[in-house]
Amino acid sequence: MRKRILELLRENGQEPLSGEDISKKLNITRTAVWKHIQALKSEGYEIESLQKRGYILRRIPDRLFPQEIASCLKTKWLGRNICYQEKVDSTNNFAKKLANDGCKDGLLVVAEEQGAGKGRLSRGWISPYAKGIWFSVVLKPPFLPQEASKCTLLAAVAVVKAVNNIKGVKAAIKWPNDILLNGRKMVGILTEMNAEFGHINYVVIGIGINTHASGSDYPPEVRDLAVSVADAARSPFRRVELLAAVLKNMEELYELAVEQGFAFVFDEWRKYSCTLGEKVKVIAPERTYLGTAVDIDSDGLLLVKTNDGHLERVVAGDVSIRPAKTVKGVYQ
Ligand code: BT5
Repeated sequence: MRKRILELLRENGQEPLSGEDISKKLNITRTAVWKHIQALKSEGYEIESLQKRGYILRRIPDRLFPQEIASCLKTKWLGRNICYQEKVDSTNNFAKKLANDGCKDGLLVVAEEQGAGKGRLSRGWISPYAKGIWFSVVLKPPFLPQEASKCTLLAAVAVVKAVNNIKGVKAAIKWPNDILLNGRKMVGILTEMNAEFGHINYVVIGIGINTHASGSDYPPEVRDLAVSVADAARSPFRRVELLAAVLKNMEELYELAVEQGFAFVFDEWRKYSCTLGEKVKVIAPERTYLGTAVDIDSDGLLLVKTNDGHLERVVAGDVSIRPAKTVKGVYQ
């Protein structure tokens, strides 16, 4: 009901809408209208009440409320079910719980803050309150478990395209799961899977986008490595709109991947990569070597031509990859 009241107020713009009109349109009492308006105000909506004239929606709070996401979402199914948490340990963990309970394909879990955001290999992800978009989507893809890691590349393309649509932002993808801006990390992606032999039960793609975090929002060890969209954006942007744009890109890429395979996703990935063509240092469990990143293969693995002329396939999770020449204060 609150969602419908907001829609009516939005449609009316800066003209007052009377409690009576709302009650007639929604078939509820005027007291019920008043109660919903009070509840919306307590959520941070600025709603002006003009005596005998009605209500005007003056300001929308900067929160990732489901009704705000839905109001700018242009997807068919991805993100159409939303689980909003003000604070959660990890949206990935929460999404996995809901997936284990049989949630729908395309569920979105989003939080204002994560107390224990996760990176890969038990690393952490700093997720301060309302300073980023910390979210996970649950997908139930028809493809084989060995293809699931390609979803990370798909998500990276979806995010980089959406952030680069913001004026002033020119981010790039560092293989396999980072999006960098001026050499610093702006986005991290963590894909997790629940599968049986030959069958994926679900994939959870978790994405953390630093949008407005800065300086003291990060602990010292991350401060010099991290960057936010707002550091480069030339004009203000809304988190809900950025999230909706990412989901739209993701849905399109995913449907294409399901129908035709990942070739298109990989071509897009190549366009936005800042890894390809670069000298890299690969730190594999058994050895460290230098080379040049030349391409990704049909599995999404990085192909590195080593300095002694061999072609190596780099498997995500086994290795970390660094620019051969490191620059102080820049993400490695
Ligand atoms: C990642 O891991 O980059 C994956 C991060 C995924 C986070 C999302 S948020 C929503 C969803 N729910 C979760 O619990 N997780 C996902 P990795 O490549 O391992 O990078 C982790 C490293 O990035 C850390 O060890 C830090 O050095 C650095 N880091 C941590 N927080 C950061 C931040 N906010 N911005 C930039 N770098 C950060």
